[in-house]
Amino acid sequence: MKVALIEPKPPINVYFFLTKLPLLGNLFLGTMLKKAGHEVKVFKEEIIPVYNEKNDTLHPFLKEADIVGLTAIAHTINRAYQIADAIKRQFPGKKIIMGGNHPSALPNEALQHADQVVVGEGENVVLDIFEGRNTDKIVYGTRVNMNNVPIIDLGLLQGYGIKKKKINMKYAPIMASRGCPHDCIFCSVTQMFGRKYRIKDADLVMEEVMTRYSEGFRKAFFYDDNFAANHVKTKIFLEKLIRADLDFTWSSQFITQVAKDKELVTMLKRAKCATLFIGVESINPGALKDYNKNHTVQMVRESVNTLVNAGLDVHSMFIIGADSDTEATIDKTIQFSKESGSRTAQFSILFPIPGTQLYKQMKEKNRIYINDWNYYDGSHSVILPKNISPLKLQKKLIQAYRRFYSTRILWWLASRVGFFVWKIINKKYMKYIRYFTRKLKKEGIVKDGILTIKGLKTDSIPRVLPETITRK
Ligand code: B12
Ligand code: SF4
Repeated sequence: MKVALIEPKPPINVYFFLTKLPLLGNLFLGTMLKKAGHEVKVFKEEIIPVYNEKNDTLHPFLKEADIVGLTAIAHTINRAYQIADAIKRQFPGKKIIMGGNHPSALPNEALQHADQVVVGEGENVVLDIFEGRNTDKIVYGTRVNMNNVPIIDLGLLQGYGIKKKKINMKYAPIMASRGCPHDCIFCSVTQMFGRKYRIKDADLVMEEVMTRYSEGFRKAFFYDDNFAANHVKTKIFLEKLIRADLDFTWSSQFITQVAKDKELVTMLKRAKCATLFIGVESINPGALKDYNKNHTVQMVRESVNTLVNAGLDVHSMFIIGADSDTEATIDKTIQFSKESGSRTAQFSILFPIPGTQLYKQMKEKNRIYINDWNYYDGSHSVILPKNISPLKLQKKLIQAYRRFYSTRILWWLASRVGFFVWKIINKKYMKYIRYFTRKLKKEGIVKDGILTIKGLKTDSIPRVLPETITRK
């Protein structure tokens, strides 16, 4: 059987410099399907697009494929639906299966464009579905034992390759664990992978590192959401990595608590961990509480300090727009980001990922004012903030990047160029939130930047961006 697995491209990619990092769902499942004897091709649209909407043309392999699988997050789901609809229009008999973070949260929405939808992890159900033994419309995956997950076959990824002995992909994608014991309200990881942390045995992770190393990779990104959630097991792996003494640097996501274990910090450095991506989120205690973030401002300060003093690079990730956030608290968070010692920083506007507690809350309170998934990427305001207007919040995001990256000339340039391009692409959006903010003020819903009612009660506020916005 011929199988095409697709990761659709996002409408706008602010993370263009990381575009080569694929979502691993298609690669894990593709590897299993290949091992079962099927011909599999995995497409990441930012490398090889599969559909040209201007002339309604599909990639030739999609015409040959017996089954097409699509993976998507909120930000890429509209494109997934567009591709699925084009395939169904041109080849009505072709089977389309969807999975991934967004379809798992809203399977009924996805089913309008697919024959089957997989909710949750796919490894335990993939063969039954693709080989036709399970024909349920919605199939519920079960949590996998990480030791049974195969080493992904990167050769399946179309456009990936080794040219002149050089790999055209900078970071080897490796996932050693799934799940996170915490429960931050904006994060969909616990819904998808559960709060039980499951990590591969250190020997198996080492085997994967060695596989990538022998392929020529000298850098890796571990896709784990909370890399050192189990300090004991992490240390066993780090010990092996240190002993192997490879010319191999790597990065991953960590929580602030990692810095409390001095031995672990030293081992991270010795194991050539380059950058720790830390979910700092905010320096406003009220916002941390709103987010159900399991750390304090004091812990954040100490953690970043310890890591930086140990010679490790910190990439701090912040979220602005909590109910407890005001202009002043956001300014303090931005100021902290600058003084913290973090080498790089990332700022997002709080947005409700389907399936999260935040999404449920915002739906219930009727505070979602943009329903178009294209804007669900953290760089757009889509929910009504409580103590700041949507327009001001949007401007604060731009300001945050400008202020953080103002000290080094290259970064200064990159952030200016980045947001100049962002503004051009988002002209319609910016016009809309200006209009929307004015409307809120006029209706008395927002007074002096503060939300005065418990949520939006009016139906007169458009939930999708209108094609033309008349200035009043
Ligand atoms: C690596 C990563 C990135 C990378 C690369 C991402 C990319 N190519 O899109 C970088 C750093 C660039 C990135 C950027 C962003 N990311 Co990111 N990222 C991740 C991370 C950590 C790992 C992704 C991964 O490969 N997971 C492992 C695989 C195995 O999981 P999976 O894809 O869900 O697949 C399983 C099942 O879903 C299912 N399945 C999946 N696909 C299919 C298909 C079929 C046919 C079937 C049957 C089953 C199936 O089976 C798979 C195996 O069990 C996840 C968190 C996470 N743990 O998943 C966040 C995550 C995907 N990112 C997220 C977000 C929000 C973003 C950003 C918008 C940034 C931001 N503001 O937070 C940008 C947008 C990027 C874009 N594409 O435009 C959210 C997405 C939530 C959502 N529903 O929208 C996640 C879930 C984290 C979170 N906070 O909740 N990200
Ligand atoms: S944001 Fe990080 S710490 Fe919080 S639940 Fe998600 S993965 Fe865990």
